[in-house]
Amino acid sequence: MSSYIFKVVMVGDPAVGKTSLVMRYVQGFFQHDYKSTVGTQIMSKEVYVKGVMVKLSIWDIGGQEKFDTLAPTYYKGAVGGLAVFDLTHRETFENVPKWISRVQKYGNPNSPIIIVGNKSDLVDERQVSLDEAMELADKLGFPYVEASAKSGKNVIKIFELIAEKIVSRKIEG
Ligand code: G3D
Ligand code: MG
Repeated sequence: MSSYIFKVVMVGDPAVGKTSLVMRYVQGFFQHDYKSTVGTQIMSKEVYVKGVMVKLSIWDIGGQEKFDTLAPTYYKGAVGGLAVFDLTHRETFENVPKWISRVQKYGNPNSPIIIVGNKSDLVDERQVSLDEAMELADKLGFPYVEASAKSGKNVIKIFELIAEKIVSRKIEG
């Protein structure tokens, strides 16, 4: 039995791999074409952090990323976020600060956030270097992790890390 339920929101431009990361984490596999999922999907998974079982309630917006009007309800009550961009599409990286500020504005202003550079498996198509991503993350004050929903690299790590950050924040007050 988990003592805590934490709402975590997936944010980032369309097609960066938000749904693929959640599916890989919750169901354990990668599959093409989640386009049929329209509307907000909520998936949950229990994770053991610092001796406490917590339940992550992971909110994944589907297809309406463009519409700002949906923001308030999507973010309401969120205590953490994964700000995802696509390492092979530079523009999605440049939009990361905008997504983070939405989580802070409509969710909780002190929410821990992990910046995730996804599609690290596409080495030859890369448009964002590790150094510049680290630099942005340092500037914003959040951890940066490179992941791949396709290969599975660091997928468990990003969700465990956000759970850990949220738990630490709770303990520290
Ligand atoms: P979104 O939920 O952010 O909109 P999706 O993104 O999870 O729907 O993924 C968008 C596309 O990127 C999908 O391609 C998906 O298969 C692909 N993708 C997601 N994560 C990765 C990854 O880590 N590596 C690679 N190579 N591709 C990834 P399709 O072709 O199905 O539209
Ligand atoms: Mg999606």
